Amino acid sequence: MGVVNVTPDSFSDGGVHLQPAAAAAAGWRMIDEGAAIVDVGGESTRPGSAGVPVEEELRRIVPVLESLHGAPISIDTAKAEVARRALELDAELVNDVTALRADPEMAEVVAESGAYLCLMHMQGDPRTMQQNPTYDDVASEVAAFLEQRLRFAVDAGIKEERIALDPGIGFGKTVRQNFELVRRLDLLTALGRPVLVGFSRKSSLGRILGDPTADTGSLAASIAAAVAAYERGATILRAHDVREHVEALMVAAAVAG
Ligand code: HH2
Repeated sequence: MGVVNVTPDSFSDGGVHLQPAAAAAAGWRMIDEGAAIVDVGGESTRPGSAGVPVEEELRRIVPVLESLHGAPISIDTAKAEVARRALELDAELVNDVTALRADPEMAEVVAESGAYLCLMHMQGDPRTMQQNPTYDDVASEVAAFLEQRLRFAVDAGIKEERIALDPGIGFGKTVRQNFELVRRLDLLTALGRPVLVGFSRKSSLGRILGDPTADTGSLAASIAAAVAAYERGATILRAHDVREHVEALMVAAAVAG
């Protein structure tokens, strides 16, 4: 899954794809490089971010989705209205980092469209989530949350076979907790749904390498995390640097046989 953030403030590529033409070109390039789907987002969820109004989010993403018409698209949004518009423009997957908790209409929009859905775990909200993340047992709590949100989605009429689950790397977790979630990914794969992991460029990668104030992680570190997640059963890897991730994952797949 390639990432195209149409935002001024995303943590690693803020401002890079703010012009619709640049964003669409990046999306097409990612498809060329082997992405199975491109995740387009118009609102940053970086730690501390405040969120944008629906009109602004639509203004950012609609021209990009129009220019990406024909490509497999995921819409990264927590707003039902944005998801609805994206689905009208043929997006195939709704990537809701709140797991259908932010907008009471989101479940219905996804159910009616028959789209795919990604449910992600987050403790707290982007404004506060990194202040003091606490768990007794992070992997089992994340698994229990995702199991509960999966049930909620299915009860709302979304087909179970259309749903993927995501531990939400960096969303209310310490550095150690992020790595533990990948180490114990079997707890999530046991839920029987495809698991998506998005470790690309996240600050925990820079911090594990010794910089306690890092805001991002390097490409090499991102690839190591993606391959580790793949080897533990993740089947969708969300990444900014598609070509390099595809190459690394093809080699990891060849080794896995
Ligand atoms: N991470 C980000 C955003 N959306 N969606 C899923 N399913 N999983 C993730 O790990 C995930 C996500 C944050 O990364 P990015 O989009 O690069 O930054 P920002 O939120 O600052 O735009």
